[in-house]
Amino acid sequence: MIVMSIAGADPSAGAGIFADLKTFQAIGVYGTGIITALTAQNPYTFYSTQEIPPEYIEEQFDSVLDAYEIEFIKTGMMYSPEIIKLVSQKIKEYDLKAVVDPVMVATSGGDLTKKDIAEAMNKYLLPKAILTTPNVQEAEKLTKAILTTPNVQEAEKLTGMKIENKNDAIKSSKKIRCNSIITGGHLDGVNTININGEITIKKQKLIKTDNLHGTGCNLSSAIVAYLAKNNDLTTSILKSLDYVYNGIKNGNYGTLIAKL
Ligand code: PXL
Repeated sequence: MIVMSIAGADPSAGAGIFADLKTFQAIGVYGTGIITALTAQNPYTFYSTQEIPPEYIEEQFDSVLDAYEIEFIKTGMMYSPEIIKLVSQKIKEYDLKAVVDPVMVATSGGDLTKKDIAEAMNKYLLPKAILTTPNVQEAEKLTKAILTTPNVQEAEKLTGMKIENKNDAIKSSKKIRCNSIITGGHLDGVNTININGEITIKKQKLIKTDNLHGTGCNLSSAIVAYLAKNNDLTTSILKSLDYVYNGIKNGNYGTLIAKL
């Protein structure tokens, strides 16, 4: 079972592609990684980003997929609309099943993307994804970006939808262009799963900790790993929520490790 992460590199390795590879390994699948951008950061401070040219991302892609048969992938930090466009073409070319983590802002506050990223995700990437895993702020942005689609009347009506409670999250999930889990870290631990229009709510206790750097990355890579091990989508999501919850509880993420 070989899976792939297409994401940015966080050298402190609590988030990004290094974290994804650790999660793949922990769940027992072989992980490969395509790097879209380098960052200089630790869990407290975000310094800067270096974009990888799209042609070089394509070369990485082809080199791995020439050698390995891969079905499930995740995408993380995409940085620019050009990269999103390229990745969505590659998903089509290689018939890949993608879980899209619509990464926009680092836990430490750094910008992980250029400005018009939500629009590009809605236009190119989400229609090709099997699942997206936004947190509440990311879902708000995606929902807003959906309003920019050609149906002007609809877009005007729905402008600025906020997610403040479970019902908002359910409503938002119905606007997102593929199956989704809107994660509950900013919503009292209420995770809203929408698979083919069917809603499942999984509530988790919020753990009081400053140890959350990379939880989103680890969630989406865990889902890919469980899918590769033949679990269905809902089961993969539920198992991954437990995996990340235990990771937070046991201090497996960047912030705590960096403090040791
Ligand atoms: O969790 C979002 C994320 C994704 N990718 C990279 C990151 C982060 C958050 O810090 O650094 C590279």
